[in-house]
Formats: sequence, structure tokens, C-alpha cells
Amino acid sequence: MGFGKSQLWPLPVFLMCCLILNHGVEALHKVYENLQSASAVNVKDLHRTGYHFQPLKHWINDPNGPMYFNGIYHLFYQYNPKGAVWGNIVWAHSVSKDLINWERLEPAIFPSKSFDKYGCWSGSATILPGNKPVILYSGIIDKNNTQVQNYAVPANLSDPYLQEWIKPDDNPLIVADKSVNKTAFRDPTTAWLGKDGEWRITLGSRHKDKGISLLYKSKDFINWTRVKKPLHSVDGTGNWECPDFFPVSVQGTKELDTSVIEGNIKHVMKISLDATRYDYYTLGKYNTKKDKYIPDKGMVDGWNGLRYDRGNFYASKSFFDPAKNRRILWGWANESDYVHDDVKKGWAGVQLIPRTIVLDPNGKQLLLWPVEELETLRGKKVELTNKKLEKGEQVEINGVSAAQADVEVTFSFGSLDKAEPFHSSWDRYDAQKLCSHKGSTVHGGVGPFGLITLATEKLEEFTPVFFRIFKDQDKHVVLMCSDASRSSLADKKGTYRPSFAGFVDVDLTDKKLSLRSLIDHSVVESFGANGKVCITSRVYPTLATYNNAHLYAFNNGTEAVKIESLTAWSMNKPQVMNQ
Ligand SMILES: *[C@@H]1O[C@H](CO)[C@@H](O)[C@H](O)[C@H]1NC(C)=O
Ligand SMILES: *[C@@H]1O[C@H](CO)[C@@H](O)[C@H](O)[C@H]1NC(C)=O
Ligand SMILES: *[C@@H]1O[C@H](CO)[C@@H](O)[C@H](O)[C@H]1NC(C)=O
Ligand SMILES: *[C@@H]1O[C@H](CO)[C@@H](O)[C@H](O)[C@H]1NC(C)=O
Ligand SMILES: *[C@@H]1O[C@H](CO)[C@@H](O)[C@H](O)[C@H]1NC(C)=O
Ligand SMILES: *[C@H]1O[C@@H](CO)[C@H](O)[C@@H](O)[C@@H]1NC(C)=O
Repeated sequence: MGFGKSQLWPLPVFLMCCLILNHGVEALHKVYENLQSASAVNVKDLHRTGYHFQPLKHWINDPNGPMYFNGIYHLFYQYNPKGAVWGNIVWAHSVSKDLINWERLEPAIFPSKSFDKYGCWSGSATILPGNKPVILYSGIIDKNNTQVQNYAVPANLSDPYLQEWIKPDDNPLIVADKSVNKTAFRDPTTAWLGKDGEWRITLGSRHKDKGISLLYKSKDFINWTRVKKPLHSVDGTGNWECPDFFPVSVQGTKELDTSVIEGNIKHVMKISLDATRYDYYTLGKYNTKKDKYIPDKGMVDGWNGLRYDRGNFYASKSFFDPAKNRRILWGWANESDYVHDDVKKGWAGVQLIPRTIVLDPNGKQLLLWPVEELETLRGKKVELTNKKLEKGEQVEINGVSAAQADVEVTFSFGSLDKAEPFHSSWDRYDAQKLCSHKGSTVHGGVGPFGLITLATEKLEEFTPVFFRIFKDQDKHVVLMCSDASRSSLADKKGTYRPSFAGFVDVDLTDKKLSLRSLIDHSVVESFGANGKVCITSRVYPTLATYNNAHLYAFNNGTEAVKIESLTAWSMNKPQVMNQ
């Protein structure tokens, strides 16, 4: 699960935990006791999203227990019913028929018993044989943050919305044995069934600086025993949160239930690294005999590894959707402003647009893409084709609501000859650093070119999403950036405005690069090269808001680029009903 923010705050705070890793990275989790039950008086609309998932007010974090059951998608999420900062966490609950339009229900799980009195933290749903959903979640049992694993079941399986959940008295199901760290012991996954007929789950933990994904087994889902060796662990990565472990199909058109453990598949192991607050994954093989996950050769296992998203995206969780044979990923984007801004706004956090997960045909990474249902919100459309952009040119995309839009564009370029050299001193893993000094205003050879989102006419405020291509001996390096550094004129020193970036492992033989951006007031969620690199930025423009926001395509590279095709849509608001 994810906590609140790690920014300085002048009021006295209660320091909950502090981990210092051998890399010198430090993550401070602060709990704002004085604010966590300060109910929002006014909920500010400015910067609230139009089509992303948000409750009416207050704090949200991790998506929990997503599932499809009898024609309905369920989304639970960590929610503070009392304030706009982390605290008082319950499992809020919403249901949908299409992952886009939602109905809000009463919280499904909230502290009430000795085994979850101090908190109901993250967890997952499993549909047991006989079509019986069960939720596993982490309960906090004392003021020392001791964690246990509990289960909950629907009170009435005939209720199509499964509104009421029961936490049976034989909870907790799993307590930490002596060799396990009971305060880093949380976030159980969806269970999968082994060939021996036993269920397995994994959950996040640590031992000193080693990140661990503990493995538990059970015949009946009630009596769980720890498998001595963890499913996976990596030295020097610190605390692991919200692990996710699932198969992806190799060359398949259908994705797979979590219990598929053999066949033409690879396994994905995703970890939310508490120390850096990003979601990392590797691809590999699940050795079912040894009950061990083994990453493929060449995979980087740690904070230089592959990420679902290079920006504000954490504590994600996937589920298998049997209705459309796909795997769907939910991820949480926190705010990038200050705690006192959130208290003033009366809200904090959004769930990003659910994404499908498939294996890249190259077998080396995943491709993520917004679920097709999002397209039902597309309204007014404008198109642009065959538009050449010389160096320094930009073209405005008129006719759509630029603050609430979906844009798909394909750029092409005649030649890569002018690509700038990639210096050997640059860190191959630190795209963000490169983007921070090779931003959109720094002219290049091939690129920077891309979109300018949430912009004022004279670019006093703008969030560019763009590519830049470098030459590195016999190959090319493609940098993709989503740069928040000039996104807002709000005068705040030291505000978190990162130049999020990633390197795109893409074949450039056809001399084309595609980009899709979902723009939603304070969210810019972008997908490069069909979902090879995704970057989410949270930004707070002061002028480029509502009808004053503009959208452009631009080129600041010597090599002319062509917009092969660009389609932009104004996005409608989904229907969200309250019960
Ligand atoms: C919490 O930890 C302190 C210090 O280790 C200990 O004295 C206390 O008994 C613990 N409280 C509970 C409720 O476990
Ligand atoms: C269970 O849900 C069904 C459908 O909503 C309803 O008709 C029935 O009365 C419920 N049963 C109980 C015991 O609440
Ligand atoms: C156990 O976890 C807590 C919370 O992350 C941490 O402060 C502590 O150092 C951990 N202990 C060990 C031995 O890893
Ligand atoms: C729980 O499972 C373990 C391992 O299968 C077994 O040894 C133990 O007897 C079981 N306990 C209960 C109460 O059934
Ligand atoms: C392109 O470069 C010019 C000149 O440096 C700069 O004024 C402009 O803002 C740049 N465009 C973008 C999108 O950064
Ligand atoms: C989101 O907020 C920023 C700015 O406060 C922090 O730097 C990030 O660590 C935080 N991300 C998460 C996942 O909590």
C-alpha cells in the first residue's frame, strides 16, 4: 500500500517510518495526524479530472481487489472518508459495466474487528471455483503497525453489486512467523492454483535491505502455510509493496487467468518499490517444481528495471477479465502538489485509465494501452494529415477541448542522419536526467518533436510530451519525455515538477513514431510507440485551464518531421452515480 507524501510540511508531524537503504535513497512516510480527519469544507473543481476515476472528495490511494463478477467490474480502493491526506483507510467500492461509467457504493471493508482495528490496507480478489469471490487484505492490529492477512466474502452472492462483505471470525488467516518482518508484511495477491491442487499467494516484505515476495500455500484457502523460500527476492531494493504475479500469453490473442501456470506463457513479476515509489516489473519463468520465479536473462531486476509507467503511477494491480479475455491494470496517480494544497482542494489522488497488458512481440517487455471502452467517451473529433513541421514550427490543434482530450498522432521523419550523438558519459538508465537537460526548448537533430499539452498561447505554461532521437554507434536511442517543469506559473520553489522520461526500445526502420496522450485537466497520461513507454504527469496549470488550454504539435529538431496523421477528440464525462 502507499502512504502519503514525503514533502516538508511546517506543522509537527508524526514520523511513521524511515528507511535508509544502502544506495542512500531515503523514503520518509509521514502521517499528518492533525489533518487526516479534517473533512473537506469546499471541494475545488479546478484540476479535478473529467474522465478519470475519482471519488467526490478526500484522499485515495491504491486500487484494490479489482475483479469481474457476473457481468460487473468491481473496483475497490484505499480511501480516507474523513480527509484529503492519508489516514482512516477503508476499502471504498465502485461498480461498472464498462470500466468507464461507475456507480459509487458504500465502503466494502472498514476497520471493525481485532484483526483490522488499526487499518484495512491493500489486497486482492480471487474468484474461487463455483464462482465465489473472496478478498484477501492486510489488517493492522496494533499501534505498532503489526500486519496480518485477512479474508472477506460477500454477504449475499445474489446481490449483483456485492455491496456487503463479511469478515469471518476465523480471521486473521496469516500472521507473521518469527522469521518474517511483521511490519513489512502486506498486500496479498490474487491466488493461483498449483498443480498439487493447492492455492498460492505472494505478498510484499523485506529483510533489512532485501526486498522479498513471500509465498504462502493452502489447500482450503483458510489454513495457509509459508513456503520456506520466497517466490522472489532482490538484495538492496528495500521494502516491496503490492507485488503482482501473473502469466502473459506468448504470441496469443487471449490473455490468461492468474492460475494458468504452464503453456506458451511468460510470467510477470511486478513490485512497487517503497524506496523510489515506482512500479517495476520483470518477465520470466515460473518454475512450478521449485515454486520460484526466475527472471529472463538480461532482465534488470531492481530500480533500473522496466516500469509500467515512468511517471506518477504506483501500487498498481491487475486482474483477468474473462468477459474479454484480457488482463487489465489499474494504477494510482498521487498528487504532485503540497499537502496543504490537497487540504484546500479537498481531494487527492486519481485512478488512471485502466490499461490492457500484453507481451510485446519482441518478448522483452510489455505493452500497455487504455481499455477500448474509453473510446466511448470520445466526442468532437478533429484530424490532421500530412503536415510538415520544420525546425521551430508548431501547429495548433483547434476544435477540441484541449483540457479534456484524447490525442493519437503518428510522426515520420525522412532521415536519421542528423540524430545527435549519445554521449558515453550519459547514464543509460537515467532517462529522466537526460530529459531534464535536453528538454523541448533545447534544439536537437531529430527531435525534440511531439505534443504540447495544457498550454497557454505563448507557452507561459505547457507540458510537452515528445521524442528525441540519438545516435549511439550502430544503433539509435529514442528518448520519450513528459516534462512538467514548465507546467505551471504557480510560484512555488522546490515544487515537484519532474521531467519524467523513458528510453523507447523501438524499431525505427519505417521512420515513424506514434504517441497517444490522454489529457484531463491535471493528468497527462501518455503512451509512446503503442504502449512501449507510458508516462503519467500530474500538473497544475493556472492559466491553461478549461477553455483557455491549448494543444499543439511541435518540432524543435533540425530534421523536418511530418505529422502522418493526428486525430484528437474532446472527451465527454462518464456517468457516475451515487447510491
Ligand atoms: C509496541 O512496541 C513497543 C516497543 O517495542 C512495546 O513496548 C509495546 O508493547 C508494543 N505494543 C503493542 C500493542 O504491541
Ligand atoms: C440478496 O440479494 C438479492 C438480490 O438483490 C435480494 O433479492 C435478496 O433479498 C438478498 N438477500 C438477503 C438475505 O438480503
Ligand atoms: C521491518 O520492517 C520495518 C518497516 O519497513 C523496518 O523499519 C525494519 O527495519 C524492518 N526490519 C528488518 C529486520 O528488516
Ligand atoms: C494446516 O496445514 C498444514 C500444512 O498442510 C498442516 O500441517 C496443518 O495440520 C493444518 N492445520 C489445520 C488446523 O488444519
Ligand atoms: C522550441 O524552441 C523554442 C526556441 O528555443 C522555444 O521558444 C519553444 O518553447 C520550444 N518549444 C517547445 C515545445 O518547447
Ligand atoms: C507522489 O508525490 C510526489 C511529490 O510529493 C512524491 O515525490 C512521490 O514519491 C509520490 N509518489 C507516491 C507513489 O507516493
